[in-house]
Amino acid sequence: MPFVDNFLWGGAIAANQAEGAYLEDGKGLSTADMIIGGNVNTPRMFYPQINPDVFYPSHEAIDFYHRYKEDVALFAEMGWSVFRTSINWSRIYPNGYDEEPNEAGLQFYDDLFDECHKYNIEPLITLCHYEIPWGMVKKYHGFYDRASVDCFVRYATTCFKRYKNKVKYWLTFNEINTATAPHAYNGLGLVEDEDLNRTDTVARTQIKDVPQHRYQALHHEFLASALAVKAGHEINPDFMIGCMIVHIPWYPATCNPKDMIASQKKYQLFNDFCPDVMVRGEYPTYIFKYFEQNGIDPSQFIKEGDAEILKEGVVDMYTFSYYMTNCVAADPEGKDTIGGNIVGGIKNPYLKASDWGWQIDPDGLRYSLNYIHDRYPHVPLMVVENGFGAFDTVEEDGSIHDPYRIAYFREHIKAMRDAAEDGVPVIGYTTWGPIDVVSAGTGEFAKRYGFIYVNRHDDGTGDFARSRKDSFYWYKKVCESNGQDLD
Ligand code: BGP
Repeated sequence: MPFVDNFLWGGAIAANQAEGAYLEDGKGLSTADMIIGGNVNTPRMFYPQINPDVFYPSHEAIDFYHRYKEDVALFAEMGWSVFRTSINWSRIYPNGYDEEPNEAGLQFYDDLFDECHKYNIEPLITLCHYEIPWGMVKKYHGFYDRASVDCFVRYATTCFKRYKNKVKYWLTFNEINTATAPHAYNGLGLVEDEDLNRTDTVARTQIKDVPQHRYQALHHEFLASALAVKAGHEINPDFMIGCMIVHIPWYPATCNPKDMIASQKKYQLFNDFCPDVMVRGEYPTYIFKYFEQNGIDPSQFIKEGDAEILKEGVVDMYTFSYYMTNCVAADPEGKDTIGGNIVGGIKNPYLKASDWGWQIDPDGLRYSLNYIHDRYPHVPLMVVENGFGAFDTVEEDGSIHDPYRIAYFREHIKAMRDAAEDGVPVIGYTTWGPIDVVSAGTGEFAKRYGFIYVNRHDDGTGDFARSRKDSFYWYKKVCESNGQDLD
C-alpha cells in the first residue's frame, strides 16, 4: 500500500471564498470583502470603501455560512477523513485588534467542527487564508506594524484554546511565500497611505509595492506564526501545526547552465526562503545577499530576540499547494510567457495549460514531494491544495460531465503515489475547491474546481443549489479505496 493506512483524504476551501455572510453575527469587514471580481484578462479591483452599486463575490460567496450542514454531509458521502477550511479572523475579532472576541463568531466554528466530527472528518484549519480584518489595515497597514504580531497571537491563542479538543491540524498563514513576489498582493493588507486614501478604484496588481515594507510585513508574519506555534503546543502538545507554501517548480527553460542558475535563484527566493525560516527556524544566508542586492535593510525589522522566537516556533509539518509548474531563463527576452498561480513564467513546450494558463504537470508534483522531503527530512508532508479550474456545462437533465477534472486528479494522485513509493512521508491530500467557490485570483464563479457544482454566477444570479458532478463519484471511489481505485 503506497499510502499509509490513516492517510487523510479530503478537500480544502477558505472562509472568504465560501462563507459569505460578510457582515453577519458581528463579523467585521476583511480585506477580501474589499475586492471585486475580474477574469483571466481583467485583474480584480480594489477600492478602500465598499461601493453599494458593485457586486462583490465574497459578500455572499457560496453561502457556506448557512449551508455548511448540507455541504459537510456531501463531503462525508465522498468518504472524506479531513476537511480543510479557514477561520475568518474578522468573525472572531471584528477589527483584528479588539480586546474581546466575538462569541457568535466562535460559536459558528464550534458548530462547524462538531458537524465534521459527526462524520469522523478531521478539521484542518488555516488561521489566515488571504484575508485579515480591515481594521488592521487602517490601523497597522496589515502586518507592516509590529503591533500586528500581538493581534495575531491573541487571535490564534483564542482559537487554540476554544477548539483544543476539536481541531488537531492547524496552518498559520496560507501561501505565506507569495509575499516574496512583487505586486502579488496576498490579501494581508499591506497598503501604503496613498492607496488607502484613494477615491478611485485601482487594479489589485497596481497597488504600490515597497519591497522594504513587504519584507518587514513578512518578517512580522514569521514572528506571529512562530509565537502562535509555541503557544499552540503549550495549549495542546498533540497539535500538528504547519507552514503553508505555494510550491511552484521552476524548471530551467533550457539546459544552458545560466538557466539552471536562474532556476536555483528562483527556487531560493520563491519556494525555499519561507519554509527555511519556518521549518528550520532561521533566515538562510542567501536571503541576506538578496536583501543587500535589492536595497532591503533587514536591520529595520529583524530585532534582538527575534532569532530565538523563530527557533522556538518551528512548525511540525510542511504543507503546500501544488497546481502547476513554470520555466525560468537567465535571459527571458523573446521567450513565450504564460500566466499561472500568483506568478507566471516562461512557457513549457512539453505541457498543456488550463483555460487560465496554468500548466498541467503531474510529474512536477512527484518531483516537488521528493525535493521538499530531501530539504526537510524530519517533517511529514501534506498536499493541502491541488486542483483544476475549468468551465463546466450543466446538461439539460442537470448532470455535469467533467472528465478533464477527473483526468487531472487521476494523474496527480498517481504522481503522489509514486512519490510515496519513493519514500516521501506524505500523510494527506486535500483537493482545492471540492465544492465550487469564488476564485481567489480572478474573483470568478465561472472558474470551477468542484466535485460539487454550485448554482451561482458572475452576474450575481443563481440560487446556490448544490449538485454532484461526475467527478464526485470518482473521488468517492478514490477516498474509499485509500487511493487504490483511480479508474
Ligand atoms: C491558491 C489559493 C486558494 C485558491 C487556489 C486556486 O493559491 O490558496 O485560495 O483560490 O489558489 O486559485 P484561483 O482561485 O485563483 O483559481
